[in-house]
Amino acid sequence: MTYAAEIIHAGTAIALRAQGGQTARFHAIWLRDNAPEPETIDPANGQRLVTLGDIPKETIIGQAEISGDQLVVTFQPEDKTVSFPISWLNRHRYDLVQGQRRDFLPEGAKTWDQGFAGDLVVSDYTALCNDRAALGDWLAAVRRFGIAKVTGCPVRSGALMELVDLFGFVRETNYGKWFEVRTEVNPSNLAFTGLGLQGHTDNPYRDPVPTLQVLYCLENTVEGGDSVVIDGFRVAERLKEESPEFFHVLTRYPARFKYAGSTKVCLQARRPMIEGTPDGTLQAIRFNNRSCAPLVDIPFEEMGLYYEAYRRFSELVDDPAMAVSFKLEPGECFIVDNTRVLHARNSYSSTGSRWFQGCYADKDGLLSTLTVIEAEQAA
Ligand code: AKG
Repeated sequence: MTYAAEIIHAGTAIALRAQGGQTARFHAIWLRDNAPEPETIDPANGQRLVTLGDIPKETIIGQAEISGDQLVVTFQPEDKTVSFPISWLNRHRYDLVQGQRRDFLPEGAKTWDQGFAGDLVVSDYTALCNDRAALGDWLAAVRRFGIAKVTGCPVRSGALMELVDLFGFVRETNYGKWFEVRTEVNPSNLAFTGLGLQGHTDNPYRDPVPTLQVLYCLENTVEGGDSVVIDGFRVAERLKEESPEFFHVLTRYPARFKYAGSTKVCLQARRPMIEGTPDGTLQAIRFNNRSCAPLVDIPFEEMGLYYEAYRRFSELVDDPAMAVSFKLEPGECFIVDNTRVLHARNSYSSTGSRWFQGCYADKDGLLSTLTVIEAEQAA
């Protein structure tokens, strides 16, 4: 592809034109701030060595030319010449036409409902330990669908820590590095009973909320106790399709969540049930009937509407058409994106035993590992 560069807007921007293709404009200040040269960006770690205060406010582009596959720019008043690989500029272009802007769903996410049961990615634990490509596929499923299962895991207390080690780091909480999910006398959480649990995201009373949860089965001979998962992003999509008003009221006001179920613990958060980025992409769902505290941040005039929207969201969570269910066997587990996928549990009998362990981790570590694996595979 042949390119031409034209200084525009009195040097405060440049237009990079691809012959027979699109034009992308870049601001002088943006280019200077991102200059890929060793006085600006440390070549060893990619971190920026300057602050905005080091860059003159009146920065303009004095000269620009295409040289091979580089755009060579001289910034004034610094009289600093910097080469930008055109491939890099293309990857980082922000001068997008309408329609290329952000979508409602995060990049790469695909929503699902009941019909997803057959497509749920199930990987073998030994393969995940020994084969980077298999691990990459499994992590990519979590990124795309917010859930993936594993079979063939060690049936040993604490072994879920080794699963998390494959991609990231456990988030330790007041429940410990991991927690036992089985029927307890005087449970500190209703999860530790045989009661059914409505679809929920875990621990919305934390800020930041744990962004991943693993539920790992060690014993399961009870009647019932099936695991159920629901794509909260699909619920949000449906809500928005049915009633933009309901959708917006749940995004517009923070809900309150609280947990003070054991001594010396009082966790509280004030966050919306549906959270989006400022440019309108879904970011997080927080939904948990057990730990929703009195809602006090919604104006009187809007509270009625808010409760109607909250009720409809809850009905959609309970709609069997949205749910995928399975019964975990010992040595099986699943991981969910806890900012997206709700999990539920059917009630179970008091005969037989059901012993799960659960833990939290975070998506940043998982996505980092996935990006590294993808780069290894592309190399
Ligand atoms: C939780 O620990 O967050 C649960 O929802 C328990 C799920 C289960 O027992 O299957």
